[in-house]
Amino acid sequence: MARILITSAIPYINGIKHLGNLVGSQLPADLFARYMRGRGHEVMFICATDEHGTPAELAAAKAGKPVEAYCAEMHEVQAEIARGFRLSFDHFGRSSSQRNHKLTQGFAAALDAAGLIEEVVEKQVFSIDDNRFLPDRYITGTCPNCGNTSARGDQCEECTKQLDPTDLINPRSSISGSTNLEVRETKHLYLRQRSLRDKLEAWIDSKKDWPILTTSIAKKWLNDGEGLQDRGITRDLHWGIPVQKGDQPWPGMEGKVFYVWFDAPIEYIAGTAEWADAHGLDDAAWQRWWRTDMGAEDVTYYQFMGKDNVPFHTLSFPATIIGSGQPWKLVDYLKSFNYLNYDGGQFSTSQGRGVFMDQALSILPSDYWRWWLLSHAPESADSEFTWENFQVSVNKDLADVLGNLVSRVTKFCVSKFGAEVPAGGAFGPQEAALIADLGARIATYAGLMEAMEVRKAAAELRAIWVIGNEYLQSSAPWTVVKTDPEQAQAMIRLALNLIRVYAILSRPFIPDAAAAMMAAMGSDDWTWPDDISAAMRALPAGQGFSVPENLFRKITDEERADWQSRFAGTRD
Ligand code: B3M
Ligand code: ZN
Repeated sequence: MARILITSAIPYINGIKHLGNLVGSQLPADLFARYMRGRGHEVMFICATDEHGTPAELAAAKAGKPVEAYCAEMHEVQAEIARGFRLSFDHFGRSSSQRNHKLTQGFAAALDAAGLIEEVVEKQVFSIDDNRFLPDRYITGTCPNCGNTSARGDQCEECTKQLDPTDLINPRSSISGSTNLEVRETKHLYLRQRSLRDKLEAWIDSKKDWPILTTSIAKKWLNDGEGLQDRGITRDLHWGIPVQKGDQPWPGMEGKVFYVWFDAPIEYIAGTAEWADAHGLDDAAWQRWWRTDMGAEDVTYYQFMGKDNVPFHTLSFPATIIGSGQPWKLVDYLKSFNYLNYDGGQFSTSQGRGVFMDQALSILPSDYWRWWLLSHAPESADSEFTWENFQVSVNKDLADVLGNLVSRVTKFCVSKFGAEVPAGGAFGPQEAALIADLGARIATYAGLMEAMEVRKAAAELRAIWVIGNEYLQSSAPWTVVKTDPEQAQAMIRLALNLIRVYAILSRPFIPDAAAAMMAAMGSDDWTWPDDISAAMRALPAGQGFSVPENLFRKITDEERADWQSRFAGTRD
C-alpha cells in the first residue's frame, strides 16, 4: 500500500467555476484520488478556495459585501457544488485559514533567515481617481509578450507569462477604467528566486516522466529573456495574510499583506493541517504527509492544474519550499491540462460565457458531466465542448453501451429466472474468452489510470463496456434460453457479475451510477478485480438483485437545442 498525496489547484473564491475550470484540475484530481483509493492505497486529497488577492476583493466589491463575509459565503457555495460533482476531497479548506496565516508567515521568516528576502523600494502604479495602488488584477493592459489587450497585471492568460503591473502597455484601472495613473514608490519584499535558479533547473531536469506540457512551460519561464526574475511577494492591499516574520512584526511592512500567489500554494499544506484539526488529530497526523522528517519520505505527491498555473508550481512554489531550507515535500508529478473551449469560443468567467458548475448540475446529474468532461479532457491539446458532442457521448456511451447492458441483463433475468443470481449451467469457451479479454483490458486500463492518461483511460473503460455488449450479442441468452435454459443461466450469471465488475472499474468516472449498479447487485464488495476469473464468479448463486431504475437517460434533440440556446449568451 502506497501513500498518495493529491492536490488540485485551488479555485479562486470569486464566483462559481465553469466546466473548463473543473476539467482542468479538480475533476481529474478526483478521478485519480478515487482510483488510488479503489486500489487500496492511502490517499490524502486536498483542495481549498483561494481567497486572497485582487480577484476576491474585486468580486466582493462587485457583490457589495465585506470581503470576509463574501469569502465565507462563496466558500460554502463552492463546497456545496463540489459535493454535487462528487469531488471526494479529504478536506476542502480555505486559504484565509489561521493555519495558512501561520504557515505563510513561517515560510517568509525561513526565507528571510536564509538570506533570500530583499526589501525593495519599487515603483507601483497608483490610480489617482481610485486613490489607491493598483496591484495585479487591479490593472489591465496589453501584454508585452503576445499583444493580448486584456492582460492583467499579474499574468497574461493568453501566453501564460507572469507579469508585473508596470510591464503592461496602455494600462488602465480594472476598478474605474481610469488611465489617470502614475507611478509611486512603495516598499516590498522580494523573493530572490534568481539565486535558486540552478537548484530549480536541476530539480525540473530530474523529472523525466513529467508531461511535455508541464516541463516545456517550466523551462520556458526558467530561460525566458533574462531568465528567472526575483518576485515581489507582498502587496499594498488590506485583505490577505499580514506581512510578519513568523509571529513577529516585520518593521517597515506594516499594513501590507503577502501576495496571493505566495500564500495560495502553501494552502495545500495548510489545508492538510485544517483536515487534521477538523478530525481532532494532532500535528503529526498532517506532518506525515508533508514533512520528510516526519514520515513523508514515502509519500508520492501529485498536483493537478491548468497550464496557466504551471509556472507558479514549477518555479515560484518550489522556490519557496527549496529556499526555506526546511524538509517539506516537493511535488513528484505535476499533471497539467490545456484549455477546454465552449461551442466555438472560450469559456470565460469574466464574460459569463459557457456552462457553469451550478448550471450544469441543474440540468443533469453529475455523472453525465463527469463522463463527458473526463473522456474529452484537454490533455494533448485544447478541446471543445459542443452540445452535439455531449449529446452523442451521453446517449451512446452511457445510455446505449453501459446503461442498456445493465437494464437488459437484469430485466431478462427477472422475467425468465427471477430476481436472484441463477445457479444453472457452467461457463464455456465463450465465457472463458471474455474473461481473458477482460483481464488484459483491465491491466491496460489500470496502467493508463496510474499514468493519469485520462482520455485514454476513458476510452479503455468504454472498450471494456463494449466487449460485454459484444459478448451478449454473440452468446444471445434470449435465444439460448429457448433450447438450453441452463446455459442461458450461466450466461446471465456471468453478465450479472460483469455489472458488479463494471461498477468497480467505472467508479472513479461515474461514482453515482457505480454505486447504483453495485447496490442493485446486492453487493458492497469493491475489491479491485485483480483476479478477474474469481471476480466473475463473486456473486453467489441465489443472491437477490434488483433492476436499477434509469441508470442513464438519453438527451433528446429538443433538450439539446434548448440548452444550446439557453447557454449561448452570457450569464447575468
Ligand atoms: N486560484 C488560479 C485558478 O484558480 C489559482 C490557482 C491557485 S493554485 C495554488 O486557476
Ligand atoms: Zn501574453
